[in-house]
Amino acid sequence: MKTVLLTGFEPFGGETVNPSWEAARQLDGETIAGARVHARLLPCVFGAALDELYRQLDALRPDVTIAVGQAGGRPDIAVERVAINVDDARFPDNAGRQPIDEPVVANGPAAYFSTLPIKAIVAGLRERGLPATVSQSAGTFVCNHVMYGLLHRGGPRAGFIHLPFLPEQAIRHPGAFSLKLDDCVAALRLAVELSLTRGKDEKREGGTIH
Ligand code: PCA
Repeated sequence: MKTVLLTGFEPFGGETVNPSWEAARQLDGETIAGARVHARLLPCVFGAALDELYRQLDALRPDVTIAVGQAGGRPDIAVERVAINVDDARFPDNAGRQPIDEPVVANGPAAYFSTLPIKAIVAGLRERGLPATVSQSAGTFVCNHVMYGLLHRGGPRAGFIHLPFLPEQAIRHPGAFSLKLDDCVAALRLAVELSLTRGKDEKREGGTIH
């Protein structure tokens, strides 16, 4: 049986929940397209997040890995295209670390591209009425750090998806777009399914805005 690793993050930045973990945990143990999903929680901490990710990759040897994070304030589900070799935090992580202009991996390449079928995922989400775009930057905080470290390790299909706030969070962020938990779960389920079943990605418009 194939194996899927789905990671979510603990809350950070003053939030009490993180949609990435709330959604990922709902899929733990589910079978999608003949593959078993394993959901795992990552700390929102530079270094420690990758240590935990690598432990899980060693233990599970997944065929598909999708790391998921919260991008509060984004207007949709952001299927990330690229991870860059930069840690540059605007505020401290959950362990008080705040790297500024440091590489994720010393002497590593400048960037890695997602190996998920990102355009197919965006198209699939839109067909189901879920707003999504390809994003050209996962930022320079812990999410980009994890995406870079994940792709640096190589191996089968892997990438990153950012989810917007949940409605209960958006109440405290006037004007911020939000997505209900059920929609976040449905989005991740579809992303997993397409990552397992699609070959090479489609060349099609992805509504790229970032
Ligand atoms: N979002 C942060 C880190 C953890 C998370 O869920 C980010 O976008 O870097």
